[in-house]
Amino acid sequence: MSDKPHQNLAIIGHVDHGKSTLVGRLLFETGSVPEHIIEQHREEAAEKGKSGFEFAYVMDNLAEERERGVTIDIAHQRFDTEKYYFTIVDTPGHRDFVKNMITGASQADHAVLVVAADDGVAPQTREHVFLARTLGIETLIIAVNKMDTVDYSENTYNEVKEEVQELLTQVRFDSDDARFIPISAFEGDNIAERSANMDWFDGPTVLEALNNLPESSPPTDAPLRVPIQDVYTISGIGTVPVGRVETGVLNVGDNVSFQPSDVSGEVKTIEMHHEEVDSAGPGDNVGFNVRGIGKDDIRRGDVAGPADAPPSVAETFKAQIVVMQHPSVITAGYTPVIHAHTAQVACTFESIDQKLDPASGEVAEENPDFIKAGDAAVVTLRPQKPLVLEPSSEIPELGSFAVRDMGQTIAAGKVLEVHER
Ligand SMILES: Nc1nc2c(ncn2[C@@H]2O[C@H](COP(=O)(O)OP(=O)(O)OP(=O)(O)O)[C@@H](O)[C@H]2O)c(=O)[nH]1
Ligand SMILES: [Mg+2]
Repeated sequence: MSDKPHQNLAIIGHVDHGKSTLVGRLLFETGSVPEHIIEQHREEAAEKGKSGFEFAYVMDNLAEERERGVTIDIAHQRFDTEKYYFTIVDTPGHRDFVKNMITGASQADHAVLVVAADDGVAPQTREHVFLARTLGIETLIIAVNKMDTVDYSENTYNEVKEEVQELLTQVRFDSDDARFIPISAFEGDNIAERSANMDWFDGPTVLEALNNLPESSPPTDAPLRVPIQDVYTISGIGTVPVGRVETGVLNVGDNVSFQPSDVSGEVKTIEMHHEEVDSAGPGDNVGFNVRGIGKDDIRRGDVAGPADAPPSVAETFKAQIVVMQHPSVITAGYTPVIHAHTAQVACTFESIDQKLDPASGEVAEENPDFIKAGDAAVVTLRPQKPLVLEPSSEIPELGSFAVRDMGQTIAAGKVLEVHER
């Protein structure tokens, strides 16, 4: 186990802008992936007619991902800088897989936004930035990638940078916190080593920027919450739910309760990065075994918490949302899917309580008949199936969500109040 502080980092951005290639390159240049593996990937990619995907294949392990040359599911990878140890979550950029990106981003403290210099801000650049902000990403590093395709032009870099800065202002992502770096993931410029092709840039490499990220203060004071991502059966151990500890501390011997499945038991073992540990804290991705709990008793979307302070199951909840896009207007009765932590549940807009001035957050209208793209509002939602949520003011990690419908992110929001069953 590492003594260094832990950081969870998401790689986000539009499809094909080079996210997986960046991660593969970073792992290669820091010695985490040996040259002969890249060589194998190079051959496999060429055979599949996907030359150029050798670095992306480090992260894209599914057969379908390699055939199509797109990332479909999130993939985790461990990685060290001098100061931190990272769990990198590579997310898919394709619009069909935004729900996987949401899961990945909701596990992260910081993110690298990859924007291809030859394409600039694209639809999922916008969508991912919007989601990252709402899902509580603290710091964004912006990698302007594929600089080799624009002759390492400082002008092009500045144009793309300006476009991204405008986007950050629109979604009110504090752009003081944004760090921009021109890179070529494929050629290895400004990844671990300073590029001789871009003398005009005097900022950090990606590796330096990662090492300079602010340390996040882990929310150990809040009660334990572990959203369950998957449930496995492992021979010799039994049922092993896996997930990320969002808040609190999980100890062997603790009595935990899974909600909304409403089962509980004593924690027998905890495993992290293939090693047994006695306890795990915020940010740790763990698998754990609980006495008496079988594979069918719990599922993805459940949240584990202390048996004496179990996760809250919402009958209804009040939330503040910002509508990003909608083909028409949103009225009471609308029932899209809410993505919160690892859960996806259809929820009905029971009432639209207040329209807010998006700039000041002040109430602009009580009980409006409808809201539309660009509006901020306070709404009351009713989950169609039991759903664990917590007020964002108490446990922010369990209090943010995305609203999805027709393959698009309609809105994102944070929970103000939970009315329990
Ligand atoms: N010329 C050039 N091509 C690049 C660079 N980075 C990535 N590519 C190419 O862009 C294509 C897509 O790369 P990926 O890393 O799979 O992109 P991605 O953002 O992970 O894509 P999704 O996961 O499907 O959203 C591949 O053909 C890469 O070789 C770069 O810096 N320069
Ligand atoms: Mg990818």
